Amino acid sequence: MKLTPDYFQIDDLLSEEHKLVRQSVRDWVDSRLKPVIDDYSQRHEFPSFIVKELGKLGAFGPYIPEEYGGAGLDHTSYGLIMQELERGDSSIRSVASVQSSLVMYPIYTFGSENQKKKYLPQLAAGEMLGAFGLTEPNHGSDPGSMETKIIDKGDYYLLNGAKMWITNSPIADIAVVWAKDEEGIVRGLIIEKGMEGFTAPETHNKWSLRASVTGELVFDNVKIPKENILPNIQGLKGPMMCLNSARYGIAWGVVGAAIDCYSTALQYSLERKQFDKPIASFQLQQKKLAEIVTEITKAQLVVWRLGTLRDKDQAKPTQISMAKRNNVEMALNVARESRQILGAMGISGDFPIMRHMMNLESVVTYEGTHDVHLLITGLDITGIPAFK
Ligand code: TGC
Ligand code: FAD
Repeated sequence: MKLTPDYFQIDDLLSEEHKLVRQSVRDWVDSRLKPVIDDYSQRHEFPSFIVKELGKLGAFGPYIPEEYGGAGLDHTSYGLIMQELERGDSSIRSVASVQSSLVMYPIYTFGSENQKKKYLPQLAAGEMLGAFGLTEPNHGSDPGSMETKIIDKGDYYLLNGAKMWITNSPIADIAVVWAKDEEGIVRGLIIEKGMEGFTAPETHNKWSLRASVTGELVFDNVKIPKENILPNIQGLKGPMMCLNSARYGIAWGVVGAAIDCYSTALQYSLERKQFDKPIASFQLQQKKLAEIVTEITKAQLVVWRLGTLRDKDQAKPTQISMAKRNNVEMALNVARESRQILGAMGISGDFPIMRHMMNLESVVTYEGTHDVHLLITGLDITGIPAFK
């Protein structure tokens, strides 16, 4: 019985380094996260101990060069790290996604040398936590219509507006925030906790990602020093490039959540007896398990190929959209089918499936909804934008 499926021998396509990286994160998830994550999730509490430990593990900005504190790994390694973290819980993968792809990536790609030296090593080590502010109360799928704005006051920028549904915001030390200047051009800014006029209230009562902290970013005449603007990017393509990296990581991550559901369901079906037989011996349950392993295998092939393309800097945003959309839907379906295999036990916190399922309801919405990614593919194949 193989609990971690590798039906098409994808391991043969990975390097020894890939496997070592995967194993070290898997060991951390098994020993440090799995024993406690259900309790944190039930209590709607963030396991803050993970931040420094993920830093030590090299899970923050693994593809950032070592001179800035990163691990200098490739994107396939980043994907494998996300996969293993999400085997534990999507909340924890979320923290690593935001820190790596949405905070460290823009500072590394668009930042000044001073910004890179000031923030990246601390973010990589988990001594500093970041957030990413794009979504607003009135603009989610359509970030290009954002209202948050900066006015050039000579010595500084004056920032006004609000961001909503922001992962890590109440506990973040810094936030990379996107706002329009007086000409309507989107600019990226680094906001630091404690700046006058800046607050980050928590969003309560989530049924999903309960071990992750979500909140707002509210700016009321915040004076932003000019050195805090990201100098090397203008326009919506800035945040969109960050999203490419995060969506890529999610496409890998959700394979981990699906594997955790599958392995739980397979094991349970072999042990649970009804009508004097293991439920795994019934054709209906075998159909579910066989279809689940088929879907996971297809998703594994998609991300492996996407990883090799991204390692050559050839992965197109449209390919990333398709992979994110396909793999999140796959993981949600796997969670739903796996939960049924466990019967009533499927809703219990003694097993991880229901938690994964509830988490994935956020994952299918954030980083571009299921619908938006379909429209991105639709535009790509027809040439006709159907957003507006
Ligand atoms: P559109 O006119 O198509 O594009 C505007 C400019 O952006 C460029 N662009 C991209 N560049 C790189 N990569 C991409 N994926 C890009 N998509 C667009 C484009 O070339 C253009 O550049 P330029 O130089 O010509 O100006 O933009 P639009 O306003 O029509 O919107 C298109 C749409 C709907 C596809 C896009 O805005 C979209 O993807 N919406 C979804 C929004 C979204 O994903 N938000 C995510 C927020 S962050 C988050 O959820 C974090 S969760 C974190 C966690 O906990 O893990
Ligand atoms: P809307 O855009 O209002 O969409 C509502 C519905 O309408 C969806 O089903 C959508 O698919 C559909 N729809 C919208 N436009 C179209 C169209 N043109 N055609 C067809 N259907 C359409 N954002 C950040 O910036 N930073 C974060 O860290 C972050 N973390 C998040 C954490 C969590 C837990 C969640 C749930 C969200 C987070 N988000 C974050 C926000 C997330 O990116 C948005 O929720 C998402 O982009 C969708 O925006 P919306 O919720 O406003 O939905």
